[in-house]
Amino acid sequence: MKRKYNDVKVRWVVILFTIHCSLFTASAQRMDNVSEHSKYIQAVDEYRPAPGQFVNDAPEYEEGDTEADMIRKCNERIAGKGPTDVDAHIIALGGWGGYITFHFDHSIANLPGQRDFAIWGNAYQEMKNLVFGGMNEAGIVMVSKDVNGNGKPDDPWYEISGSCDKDSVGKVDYGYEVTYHKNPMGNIPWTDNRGNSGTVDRIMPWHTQEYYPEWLPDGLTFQGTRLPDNMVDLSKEVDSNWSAWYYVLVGFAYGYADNLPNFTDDADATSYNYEGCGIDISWAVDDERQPVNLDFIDFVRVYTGLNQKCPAPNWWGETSTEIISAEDIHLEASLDAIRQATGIREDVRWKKEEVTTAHDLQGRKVSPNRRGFYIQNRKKIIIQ
Ligand SMILES: [Ca+2]
Ligand SMILES: [Ca+2]
Ligand SMILES: [Ca+2]
Repeated sequence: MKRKYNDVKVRWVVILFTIHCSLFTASAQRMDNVSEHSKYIQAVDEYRPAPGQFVNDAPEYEEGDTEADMIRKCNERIAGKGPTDVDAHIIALGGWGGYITFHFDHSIANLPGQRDFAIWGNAYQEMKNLVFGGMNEAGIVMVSKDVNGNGKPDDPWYEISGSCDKDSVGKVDYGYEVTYHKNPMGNIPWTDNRGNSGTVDRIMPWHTQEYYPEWLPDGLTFQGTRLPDNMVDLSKEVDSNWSAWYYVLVGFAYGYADNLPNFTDDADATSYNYEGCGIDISWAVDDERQPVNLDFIDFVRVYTGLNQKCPAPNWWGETSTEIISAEDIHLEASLDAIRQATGIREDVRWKKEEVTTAHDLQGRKVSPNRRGFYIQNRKKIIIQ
């Protein structure tokens, strides 16, 4: 009896081991089949915020930090992260013109008639539902293709033409320029190329740090497009006991960052607002605002598109775009398009009965009789 028991036990161990091995193989195979690419930002290339109430704070500047240090801190906040990840954190771009540039681990394809990538921010619908939007701090989006193939964002840039180009004709200021000057621990003065001047005001007691990006030189100048002011005073529309002031930032229809809420349903964290936060690469225009026909893009830049501040003291201060994440909406389609464009078919999947001979990864000629990677006609194939 004892021996029999042992035999049974040994047999069970063998069976369990076999099951374990096949499960392991199955899971390894699934890993093989799962793309190694991420739909989220791989890394930040540039971070040059304009002065603002969250600058030097999101991310935090520490004495001696260089531009490279600040870019590293941006990466810690958003690289590889989705908008609801607990360790994803907002990056502030400050007042008009301040920007961030980032890239993904693959080129994003422009699928015809579809939005291609989304930028997630912290816009929300105001609580009284008096207007469309309510906390819209629209950032203008730009795209660029790595034409010279050096992996750096030093190629031509194109702006995404958002809804204001269609529904606010005559109110959008193209060729706008603002210069900011240091004023340690004080309101930050600016002048623009239209003869205007103003200040980015300190919001006390909530934001007590320096507002001018400490690691950047004095006299920061930004150029681009200024969107029409969207701040509306609805203070008289609400009970003053509920709120002394009620300013809202009305949403634009489409084509910007930090403009519309990340979710279509506040209560449903899977209801991603691809319509409102998604960008179609086909919306890209050149300096003459003429469409450019990009098949792929490699870099995305976002800059604060509004130059306005809240007139109520210590209320909202300047309008500044924030972002928390960005996402390739159609990762697999982008990868397929890359393979087609480059002729690389590394992920072509075959059934083993369809392949009589191939080379294994050591270069030996084999008849594939098990799942895995092989080389055939100088292309990597997967037998499954
Ligand atoms: Ca598209
Ligand atoms: Ca380049
Ligand atoms: Ca915001």
